Amino acid sequence: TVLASLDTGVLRLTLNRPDKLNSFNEEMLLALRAQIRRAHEDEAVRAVLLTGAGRGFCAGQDLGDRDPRKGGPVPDLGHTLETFYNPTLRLIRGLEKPVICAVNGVAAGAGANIAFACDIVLAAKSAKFIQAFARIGLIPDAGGSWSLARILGEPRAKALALTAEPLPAEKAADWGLIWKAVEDAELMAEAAKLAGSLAAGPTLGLGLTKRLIQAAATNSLDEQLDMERDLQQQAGRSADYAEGVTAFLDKRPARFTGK
Ligand code: LHQ
Repeated sequence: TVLASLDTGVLRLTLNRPDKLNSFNEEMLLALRAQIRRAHEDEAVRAVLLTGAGRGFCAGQDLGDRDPRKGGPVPDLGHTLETFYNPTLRLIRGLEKPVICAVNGVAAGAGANIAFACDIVLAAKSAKFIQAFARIGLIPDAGGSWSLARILGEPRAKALALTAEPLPAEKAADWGLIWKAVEDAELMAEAAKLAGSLAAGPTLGLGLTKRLIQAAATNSLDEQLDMERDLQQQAGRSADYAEGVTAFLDKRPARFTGK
């Protein structure tokens, strides 16, 4: 359900249930979580590229698994989130390596919100983001209420979440919700190029940068300045800093090892 391949530092993960627009069943959720955990543990992984197979990126939770007519106990969606979704969201945000998301088609519900948790999101111009939850009586989950409110502010976050109106990729880029919208035919090449160049970068410094920027939303300026001091001290001790400066002085491209 999740295709995984590691090539020159890039762990490419492809959500792979194209007949169901890559909607999440338990198997796919566990497979995605296991792969992000692997990205934490495996030094050979220096960037992650997440995308979807077929014409969609991800349609959120598989609602076929949730048919109320099939009977069974009253659903405990809090448990579903805590067990299957929230650990993955925390692992993506906590991974000190760049996570690039290539949204190749529609991203709905938790599918949209997992994309927004990634560090750099590129989307095909034909892709749309839909906070589909309101259509079925649910609330935005998978971190969506947090990222939409943080990134967009309340007026746009509320309108998207309350109406479930599809947001086209170019508008999402205009609103700063994603990095950019690109021609459909160019999406994968551009995303792979970006992931490749980040994977060849100073991974330690990039990871600390991610941590720092994520901390800014809740830190005061004083706390942030302290954190910059501490993390710059750490970055300054890295082999990649020494290589970066040497390469600059030698007027040649740097060869970073990620350490
Ligand atoms: C699907 C799905 C799908 C199953 C398309 N499930 N089959 C967390 C915790 C616990 C529980 C609940 O939820 C959550 C988080 C959530 O994510 S809730 C939100 C769940 N997602 C949705 O409500 C979106 C449902 N899908 C749609 O609204 C449409 O499919 C979109 C707008 C995504 C795409 O529309 P179209 O391009 O017109 O495609 P389609 O609707 O024809 O879908 C293609 C096939 O994929 C179709 O199957 P079929 O056998 O008829 O070809 C759909 O049934 C299937 N599919 N989404 N979530």
